[in-house]
Amino acid sequence: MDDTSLDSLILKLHDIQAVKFGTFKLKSGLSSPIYFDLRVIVSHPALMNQVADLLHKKSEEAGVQFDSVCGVPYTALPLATIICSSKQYPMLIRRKEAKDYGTKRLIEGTIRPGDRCLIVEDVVTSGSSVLETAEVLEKEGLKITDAVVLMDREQGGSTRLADSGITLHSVISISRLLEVLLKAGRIDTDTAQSVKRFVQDNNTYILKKNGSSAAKKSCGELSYGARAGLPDTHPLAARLMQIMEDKKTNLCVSADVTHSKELLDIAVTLGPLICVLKTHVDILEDFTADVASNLKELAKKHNFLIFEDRKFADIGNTVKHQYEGGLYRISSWAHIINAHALPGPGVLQGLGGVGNPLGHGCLLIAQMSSQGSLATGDYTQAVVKMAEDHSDFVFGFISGSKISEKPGMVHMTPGVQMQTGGDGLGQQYSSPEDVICTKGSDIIIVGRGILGSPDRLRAAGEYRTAGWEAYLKRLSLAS
Ligand code: 5BU
Repeated sequence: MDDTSLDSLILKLHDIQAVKFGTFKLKSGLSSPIYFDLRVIVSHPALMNQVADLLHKKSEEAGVQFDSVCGVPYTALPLATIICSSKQYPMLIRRKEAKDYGTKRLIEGTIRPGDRCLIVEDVVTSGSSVLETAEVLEKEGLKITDAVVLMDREQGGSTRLADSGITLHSVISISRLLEVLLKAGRIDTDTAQSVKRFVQDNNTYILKKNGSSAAKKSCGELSYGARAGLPDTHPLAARLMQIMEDKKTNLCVSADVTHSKELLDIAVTLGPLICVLKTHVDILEDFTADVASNLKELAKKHNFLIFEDRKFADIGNTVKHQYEGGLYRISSWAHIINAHALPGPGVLQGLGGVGNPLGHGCLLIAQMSSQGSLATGDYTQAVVKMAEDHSDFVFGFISGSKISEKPGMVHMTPGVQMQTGGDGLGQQYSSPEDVICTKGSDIIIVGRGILGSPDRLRAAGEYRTAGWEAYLKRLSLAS
């Protein structure tokens, strides 16, 4: 690729305001001195062709071997189309949103498992959009080794992609862009310096690894895996988020059954698909200590955590006994418990005294899914504060949406079914997409949506997919 065509491309992009300088608020909340809006290039056909040609040349120069091309939706879609049409490559289209749960296809086009697919993107910052597209393609059996991008913001995207085995090839680097614009008198030295400083200070890869305050501010942007690695994340939350990342699931099954055999059957069958199994031990008619130890074994085998939905709500001294003693000896087998904040912090002192030395953790009930719940408004806010003040034992919430900006906090939401509505006894249902993508919660808790199905395994698979895809969509919207 010769330098003059690259320089003229940079100047044209500046002419059409695909690159702007000033103060721009990014989705992450950060203020950036530079902004790229490459969507405008669709209005400039000659430029579109030039960009597509340079993207293709870049991949050729790098010796990338590929059988098909997929553009990251949406800006890169027309670019991928031009490359495929002019160079005769089969194209794959990734859908960003599925039409409905039953019939959705995430990739359009003929998929030949084992084919190498080149990903095309317009701008890379953290690399998360490319990664997300790669994950969807890989799920279909395609091999992703390379991605080509018009503009690398040099904020850690290529390192993050390299971690996942994807080599990023960029046509324009931010340093080159600044150099050309400076030389052409389009920007002054101060502007170039402030952009350089911004890029250096906001390397998304380093922020995610180190968990700096800027990363914490943009919690919605971080993957479960990245949040697991932050220094302030409670060890149990870190373990849970790592399980979610490894098993690609944000599904908690609520095993609301009255016989132990059925409970254990659920753990055996659905264990591989879930991150958490939720129990109501006091509805079992035949509980014995063996049931608890079998459940623990299954949790280990299938790598999920056990959450006893006991909703402790008494003074510290009483909840302490309820947690460790009685018939159920909950603290001996449940990794997670929950509590109402209503009694005040004493409830957490009582529970934490038992659970902390065992490495267990607690979710505070900040909102409830039932109609007319009083846990709203100021109460919910007070619960968030109490949780954040007791983060040695509290690692998250039961809530309908994301209510804490702390990325180490886990949000779990009950009242989830594919079909919204209620159960006639006050329960209210939201969809996995709504809970995870729109409301920003982390884990869907599903009981009867799965247990009521004649094929529980299939139903759990559908909830798992819906929950995970909603999460991927959320990440892509934030990047
Ligand atoms: P369902 O079958 O998906 O409606 O079951 C929901 C489960 O979550 C059930 O075990 C409830 O006790 C639990 N739950 C809830 O539904 N809503 C809440 O606010 C809380 C717990 Br807290």
